[in-house]
Amino acid sequence: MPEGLLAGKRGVILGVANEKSIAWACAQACAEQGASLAFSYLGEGLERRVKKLVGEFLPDALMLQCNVQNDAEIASFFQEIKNQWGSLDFVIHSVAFADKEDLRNQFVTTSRAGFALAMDISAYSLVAVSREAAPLMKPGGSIVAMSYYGAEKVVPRYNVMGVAKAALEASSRYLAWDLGEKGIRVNCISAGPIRTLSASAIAGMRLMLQTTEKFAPLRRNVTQEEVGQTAVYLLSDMSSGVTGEVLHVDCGYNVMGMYGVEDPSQDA
Ligand code: NAD
Ligand code: IMJ
Repeated sequence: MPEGLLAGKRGVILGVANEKSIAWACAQACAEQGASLAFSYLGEGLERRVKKLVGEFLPDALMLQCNVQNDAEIASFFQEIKNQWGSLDFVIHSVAFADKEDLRNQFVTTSRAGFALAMDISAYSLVAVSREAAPLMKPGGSIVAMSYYGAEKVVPRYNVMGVAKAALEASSRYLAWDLGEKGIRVNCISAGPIRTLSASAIAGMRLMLQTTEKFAPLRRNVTQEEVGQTAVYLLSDMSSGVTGEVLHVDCGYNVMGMYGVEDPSQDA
């Protein structure tokens, strides 16, 4: 019998692109705690890479294509999970996308199509996925989605993604209410900036990482592994009384109200 906080639990992980993905660190942390896992990959472009990565570490894991923009693909993904496993204990949603131009230009220029695209992939997908996953889940089930501070405050260039993350966080609260009557919990992790594929192309990422190092209470950036450990907590029975929550895993950056190092020589 597997041991660990997730021993005997079966979970789905959406959003592994490569070894730097937050979803991959979550997968490793869940596997270490005894979980059995199934993965989705976005499409053929990522299939080989994700299959190689997952296959090396977790040869028994299930792997299926699932573009979250497509209701039919979401339905057949969870149908296959039902066929293979019969039931499901947890879901990690670690998926986001916006048009690159919308993360570079001013927010005020966001087109209707760009707004809809970001909301569809980054926020609505949690609703669609939860709807298909919930019937497979028993009381004690847990769903976790990845958010970012730009949902709460203006982070220059995060733009339409910030609006989508605000919608994601609000959606997780409404899902927590709906699915709570079945004993299923829904929470978000608000992770600090991390160098992943989704962050690599972003102008100003270096400044964001430096700013966290300077002003976060822990004076450093958070790691994928730390996000993975928090995911284990939210997926495990250790957090059985926690739902609808947004848990910051950001070295404390979000608690600050002023950014500047005090200079004792300036004291009155
Ligand atoms: P990543 O690029 O490794 O992961 C993003 C994933 O989204 C990829 O696997 C990609 O294939 C998937 N995806 C995009 N469009 C999709 C679609 N239509 N259908 C299915 N999958 C799709 O980057 P990451 O940083 O690990 O991002 C994971 C999550 O964490 C995202 O929600 C992101 O917003 C969030 N997040 C990231 C950071 C950061 O600084 N890296 C901070 C806080 C939150
Ligand atoms: C993304 C854009 C602007 C500022 C940003 C980010 N900061 C951080 C991110 C400060 C930390 C990374 N992040 C939290 C995301 O959620 C990224 C989402 C994302 C990234 C891309 C890049 C490539 C692309 N589309 C994207 N869509 C969403 O074409």
